[in-house]
Amino acid sequence: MKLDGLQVVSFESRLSKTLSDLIRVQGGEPIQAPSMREIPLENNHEAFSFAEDFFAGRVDVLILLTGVGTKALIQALETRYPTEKILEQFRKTCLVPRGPKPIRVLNELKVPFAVTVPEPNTWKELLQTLDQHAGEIPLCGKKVAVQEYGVSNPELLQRLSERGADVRRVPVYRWALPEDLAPLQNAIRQILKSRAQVAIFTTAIQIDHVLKVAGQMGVEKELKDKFKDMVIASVGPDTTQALRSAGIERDLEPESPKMGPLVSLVSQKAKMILQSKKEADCATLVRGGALDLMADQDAKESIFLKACRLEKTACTPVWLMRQAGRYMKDYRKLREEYPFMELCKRIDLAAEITVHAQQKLNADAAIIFSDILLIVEPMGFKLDYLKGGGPRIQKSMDAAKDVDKIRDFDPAKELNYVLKAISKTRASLKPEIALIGFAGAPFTLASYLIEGGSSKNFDKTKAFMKNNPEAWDLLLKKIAGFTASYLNAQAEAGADAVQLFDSWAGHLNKEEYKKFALPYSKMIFENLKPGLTGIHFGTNTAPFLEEFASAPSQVVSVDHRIDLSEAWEKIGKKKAIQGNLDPMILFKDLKTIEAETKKILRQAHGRAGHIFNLGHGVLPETPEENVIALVRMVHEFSGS
Ligand code: 1CP
Repeated sequence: MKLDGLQVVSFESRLSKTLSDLIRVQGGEPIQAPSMREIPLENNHEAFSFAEDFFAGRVDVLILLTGVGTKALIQALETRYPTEKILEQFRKTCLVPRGPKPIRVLNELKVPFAVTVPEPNTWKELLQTLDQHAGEIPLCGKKVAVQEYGVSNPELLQRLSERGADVRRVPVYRWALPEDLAPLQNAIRQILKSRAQVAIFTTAIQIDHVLKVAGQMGVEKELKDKFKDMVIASVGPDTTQALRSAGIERDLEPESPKMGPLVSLVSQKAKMILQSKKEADCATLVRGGALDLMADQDAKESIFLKACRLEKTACTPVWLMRQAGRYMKDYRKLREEYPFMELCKRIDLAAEITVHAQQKLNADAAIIFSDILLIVEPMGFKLDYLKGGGPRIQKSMDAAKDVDKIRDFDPAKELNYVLKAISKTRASLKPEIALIGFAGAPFTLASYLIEGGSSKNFDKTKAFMKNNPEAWDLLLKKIAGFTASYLNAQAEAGADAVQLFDSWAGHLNKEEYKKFALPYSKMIFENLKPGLTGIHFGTNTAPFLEEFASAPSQVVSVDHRIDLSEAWEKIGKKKAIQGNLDPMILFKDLKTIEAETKKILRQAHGRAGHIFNLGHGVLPETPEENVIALVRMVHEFSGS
């Protein structure tokens, strides 16, 4: 019996008994929590209010998002109108089915439709198809109805409105909350008391309903927290998507979206997943217990922020630049589905990636999933990321006069999606985990604007700054202004500290750095709101580290090309230091990683104010397990 008495909550309604039997067969104890009730079709008020406009010819385009919903809409209308009248109006209307399921319904009824949407039939392909057929199916000024089922898709509605359509939702429901909520409420209480180890979701609507009821009970956040310790099983992609949108991470999903394969997968994997979740928790506990009293205090307060303030901590805090990135399997999977910019702009996904990386690594801080280059969009440049991840900026700065064309903007408004992701992430992280916001330093950002993307030798940038010193000064001042208010807005949204990335400053010599880069980075730190912790990061900064450290940040982040103790001498003891393991070390065996980690900790002499990090970001091909091991080692070696 592979489930060995594990308590498994099933939110399935119609086939509740079947699912419970399957769970029992595998040795589990089902907790039945039906979360949906079928609504009689004749009670579909939304469908009837839509019908008035529909039969009066006031619907130009009808988008059919789901098969069940299309069927439910027609069946609801059939309770009041003759079938022939309904079908006739369907034939007269431009129908856009999203995928094979609504198409099947239309085919059965022999109703023609305007276009087919290519796989994977998400709302994005739907929109692309409509754009491609803009000639035959104009949207501007047209009345567009969107049949929904269960959950609304605000993004689709917004994009349609942006195209000038007069959009109305037609939410057709066949399901509502069950009349007797007691079993569902009971299951939620069992979960909160840690008396259930597995949760099985078999439709997307269940997530909405379960969270709604938890919300009514005032325990939505607690429930989501408990879900993190449990095995979350999803029947298929739609359910997984709904979980993800709700900020719940699914652990299991069978290849075939059916209950049988789902339960059998749960029985094979549940115990293993529970074990690894427990181990991750233990790591936190072991760490917390490392130094009795101090550890107790640290458990409530961020050891990262304490180290920034040069206060003693039970162990050395650690986080890694680019900790949420391409080296991570889960991230790469998500990238197969979404372009990079969309991940940054989707608040739920950006928050999920940030939190997931922090938790997977057990890092002491999370850095918001975003990019230093997003700021160039509101400045008026076109930004995209080529396959393989490299950024490209079009209409880059060709001449000094281009500086005048830079748009003035308010980061709090136009980069609001980053701020919202920060707030959402802050709410999901444990209080003792710090959240770091960030931006690119003026020199590094200007180099991207002038080069139009990444560069090896920064020739164009250097020529620009030397040949057009006035335009350069204006450009960097503008960037500094935007960046300071952007970082302050990030702090307001919930970031506990902010890091300024001057990734390419080391391509300048000391004189150049002092003249063309430092003054503008200084302006930013000088303009951060009082009390906000600033971290100043650069690579290859050894030749001008004293100057680099003269910008008023609390922490200086150094790369691996300088010995940590030597760097700290140069920076001065009044500042905290961050760094500085060579990211290449993470490609080596655990023994080497261990030795190099100990070496850096020795160089810090256990002095308060060291934040362990890499010298630069985690490289894309780095083995994930080595990154996890590194965080564990830092905690272990520094905490005893
Ligand atoms: O956990 C994290 O750190 C993720 C958040 C993050 C951060 C802090 C990303 C996501 N980018 C950054 C900062 C960033 N972006 C820097 C400063 C840090 C550093 O020096 O490494 C720089 C220089 C960029 C610019 C940029 N964006 C590059 C580097 C290009 C070059 O010139 O070498 C790349 C490859 C990107 C895209 C990008 N940004 C972030 C990710 C995960 C990716 C890869 C995109 C993908 O998934 O394909």
